[in-house]
Amino acid sequence: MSLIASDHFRIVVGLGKSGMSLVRFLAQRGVSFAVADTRENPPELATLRRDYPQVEVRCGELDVEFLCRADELYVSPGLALATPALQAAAARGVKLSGDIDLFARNAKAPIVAISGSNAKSTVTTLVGEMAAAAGKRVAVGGNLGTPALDLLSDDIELYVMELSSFQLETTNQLGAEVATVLNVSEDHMDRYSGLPAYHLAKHRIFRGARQVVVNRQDALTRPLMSEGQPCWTFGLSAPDFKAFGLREENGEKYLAFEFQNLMPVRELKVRGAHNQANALAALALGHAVGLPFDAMLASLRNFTGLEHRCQWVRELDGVSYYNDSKATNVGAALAAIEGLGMDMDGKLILIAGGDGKGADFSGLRDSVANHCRAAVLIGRDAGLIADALGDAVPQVRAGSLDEAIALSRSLAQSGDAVLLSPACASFDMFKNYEERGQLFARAVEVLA
Ligand code: UMA
Ligand code: ADP
Repeated sequence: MSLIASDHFRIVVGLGKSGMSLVRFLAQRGVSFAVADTRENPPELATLRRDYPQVEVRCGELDVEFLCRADELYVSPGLALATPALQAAAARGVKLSGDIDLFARNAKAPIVAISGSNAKSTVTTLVGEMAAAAGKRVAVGGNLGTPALDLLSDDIELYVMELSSFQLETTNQLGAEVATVLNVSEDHMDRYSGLPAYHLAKHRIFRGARQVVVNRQDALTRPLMSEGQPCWTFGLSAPDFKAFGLREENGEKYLAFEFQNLMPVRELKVRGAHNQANALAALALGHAVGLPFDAMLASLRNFTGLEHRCQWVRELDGVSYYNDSKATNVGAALAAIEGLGMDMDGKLILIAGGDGKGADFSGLRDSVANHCRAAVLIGRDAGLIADALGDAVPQVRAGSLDEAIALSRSLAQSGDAVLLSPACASFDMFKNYEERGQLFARAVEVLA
């Protein structure tokens, strides 16, 4: 039996991937509902009309009277709760909710819940691979890949969920077995009033969590905890009790748990200090749900990283090219600049710019000054980045990604690396970050 009242009327607001998963979930359980989307032609409209022709759909500007016919609205993470029509409905007593709350109430297996400004997808994928290597029937998804409700199945033994701040805004009680906010740095400032509001949204992940995992190097990841609640930590410093970190012995650096070395860092295939932190976070989460170390370490040794995250593309004339198109905020770009910069003898040519989502770029300046030879700026907010970088390094503007690559090539010296790590969303020039990364990789591959 599903945990959903059948006498209420609901409206799914937003007909993208998560909206369509809600439609399937509600229809399978015989719940009465309708659908609304502010777009005239939302992405899943044809699928809805084909598979559920009886469901009422309203496209275009949200109609408050229509929304108020519902007891509850399931709002897409893509829509701000501050949207006036949603607020008007809420003021008239309509409950605002989302797919993750529904998922949590219906999931019968423990949930590993992962949020953070950066590294969510990497750590979620790693924990999923660790659980599979340990022989668990595991489902992995959420903000990454398959929407949460589509993962529900009685066969599953463990859910590993990437959750965005947008999804968490509508999540009241997750009740995860273990929850973490990996790191907190500014992102989505076009949707939040400031860092405190964004932080509050992320920390909803800890509601009802049995155990927590905290980043020792980022105080903003630490939740309020109840007495005796298990808390595991990770960080690049040497670990103490209930902690994962790095230890050094005879000149060799190890991933370590408490006072025990687990494996040499050099056996990781992914590069940069940020990826060592990600490996430690995944170990902490896996350990919290009882995964054995041998399976977890085997997964770490095999992991080559996800596409578009500091991904090596090729070497040409002694210059390496890296695609870090997924760096859609300042924190991610900083991790790539410092992670790669500290690991190499030469300098970086940074390609950055795009839609900055209201970010403050001044945090980039010192790292760029330390690790970069030059910055090549693209996209709508190139000017804002140029102002923030000032005279830290020589900078040039490019009108297209191809031009940025050509300019970077001419600026690079043997031993350097060209790094596409935009610190911005891609929507001003590309369909999404994947397209930006693919076009970069393709253009680099065909350089003569
Ligand atoms: N939109 C409207 N009107 C609507 C509904 C949506 O204009 O009525 C627009 C908004 O600009 C919105 C966009 O459409 O941003 C996408 O909304 P959607 O409802 O079509 O989205 P879904 O396809 O359901 O995708 C959502 C998540 N999208 C967002 O949070 C923006 C996906 O995360 C997630 O994979 C999917 O649910 C399944 O759970 C994507 C994402 O970009 C990958 N997430 C952000 C990030 O990672 O930074 C948070
Ligand atoms: P998310 O799902 O949170 O966007 P990803 O794993 O997709 O996270 O990585 C997004 C970006 O963050 C990539 O550009 C990557 O280089 C950068 N990144 C990876 N790990 C970290 C980290 N520990 N701290 C900061 N940035 C990171």
